[in-house]
Amino acid sequence: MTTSAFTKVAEYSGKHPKPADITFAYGTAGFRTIGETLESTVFRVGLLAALRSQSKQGQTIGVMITASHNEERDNGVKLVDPMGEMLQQSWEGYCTSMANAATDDDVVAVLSSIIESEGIDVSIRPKVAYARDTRPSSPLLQAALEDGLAALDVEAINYGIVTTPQLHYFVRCINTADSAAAAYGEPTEAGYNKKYGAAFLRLVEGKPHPSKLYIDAANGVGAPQVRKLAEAINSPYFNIEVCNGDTESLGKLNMGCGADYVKTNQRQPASMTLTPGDRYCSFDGDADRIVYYYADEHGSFHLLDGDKISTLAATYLRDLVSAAGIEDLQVGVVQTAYANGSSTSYIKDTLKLPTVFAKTGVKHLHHEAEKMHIGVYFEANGHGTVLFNAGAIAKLREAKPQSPAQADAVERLWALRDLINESVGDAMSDMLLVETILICKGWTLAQWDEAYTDMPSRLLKVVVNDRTIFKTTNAEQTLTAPKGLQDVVDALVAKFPRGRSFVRPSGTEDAVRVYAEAATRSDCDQLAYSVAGAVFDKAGGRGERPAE
Ligand code: G16
Repeated sequence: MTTSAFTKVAEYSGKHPKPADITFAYGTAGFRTIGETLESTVFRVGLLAALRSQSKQGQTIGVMITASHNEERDNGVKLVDPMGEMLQQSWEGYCTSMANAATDDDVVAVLSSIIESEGIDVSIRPKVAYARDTRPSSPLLQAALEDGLAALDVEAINYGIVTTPQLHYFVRCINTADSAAAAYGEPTEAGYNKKYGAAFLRLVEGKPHPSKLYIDAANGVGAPQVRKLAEAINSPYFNIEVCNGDTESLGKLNMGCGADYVKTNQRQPASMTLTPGDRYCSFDGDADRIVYYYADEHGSFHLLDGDKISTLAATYLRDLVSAAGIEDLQVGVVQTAYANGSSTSYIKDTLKLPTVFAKTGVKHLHHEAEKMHIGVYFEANGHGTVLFNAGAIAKLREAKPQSPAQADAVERLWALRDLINESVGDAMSDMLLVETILICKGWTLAQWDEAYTDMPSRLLKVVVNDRTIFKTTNAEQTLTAPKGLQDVVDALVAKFPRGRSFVRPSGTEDAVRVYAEAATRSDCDQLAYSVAGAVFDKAGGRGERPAE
């Protein structure tokens, strides 16, 4: 890079100084913190996106400005790699160093050291596709990003306000456009709706129409986007009503609604009353997560979370593979420590499918799922998807159906692959997958729910002075620091039949998460609150001590 290019970077950087008192970290899903503090970080992510593109021979890299499930005043930014997957983890350290460079000269120094370490050919014209969600701080951050892109003369495409998974999809489409075998689709909203809508209609054709689906869009970008999807599908198979679709009023995003609220509080959005027999689902603020729910005839709330979606999808895929008569085409499931114990037992003992555990964060699950022929991965919070690896594709191509039933099953597997956003967990594509399976099976939500009964579980947040002192091992189920705290957790767990609990620092919020499960609701809550109390007392709790 020439001296004048570095000077230009330093000049642009001067417009976006780093707040002196904040240390940024590229966490579970990129950078996340209070929106207005992120300007320098987002500017620098623009620089990094350019370098990443050059390191990938000029393929397009994605940048998404969103804080997804977090409260409205937070914001965030993350990079998307060429196949639409999360940024390669070895680059996360560069992101953190860049975000924490104190001065403009330090920014240039970090930039130049990345160029050297990665052997980047800076003569390649970088390409970046970017988008944002509906947060009030997003326009300011977008402007900072555009400065970062301008500083390195990036060829950029602005996708405006779209869901996070749509941006992942666009990036994959752009980078596969020249490959006849791997072309993923048209890199536009219309192309997205056409691809997933057509696959959905192909799969449900001829089956009875489902009842209306009420979609809580968390007052986020999922609202306008799912309306556009419905217009494109334009069929009684996709009969929806959007609730919590106000993206204009301040203070509403994810507030008392959305997938995270519903999963964590185990109740419907505050603004919604459930009618027994009706069908409901919730997206989160950027529509990368989804959970379903319903009320039974007594009005009691029942949640169908990521584990239920995962087992539904795995069962359906396993049965199709068997109906297709394809030998040695394995379906496997990836979960995290948050997976309900009943779901894990169901996958192992009833479905007899292999299951592995990964750390929290879809980036970790994705890599595990890629190792399976058909890898179903979902976090309990409703974030996940299904991947068909190269081995699965080869087996599907080589399939020689011996009967119309086998041919139909093979065709359905291909159509399912077209229905699924393989680049990342996607609420809209996952919803179409669930709808397809329910329509094909003729199931209500209650019938889907019958597969297994969840163990009572509770997820709590504890705010502490410094969450970076929490270190974990064993897929985040065991604390190695603060010293002695894991022994306290173990002693509490031992008091409750079938008890399980773990503590880990959040990578997206300024909090420590406490998860607990036990045989009864009251034991579970007692366990969760005692562990949360111990964390609060022994590790610098701030604010209110957690109490039942
Ligand atoms: C993000 C990640 C998810 C993760 C969640 C919570 O979700 O993409 O994989 O489960 O954060 O992570 P943590 O417990 O570390 O805060 P989203 O929907 O906010 O993008």
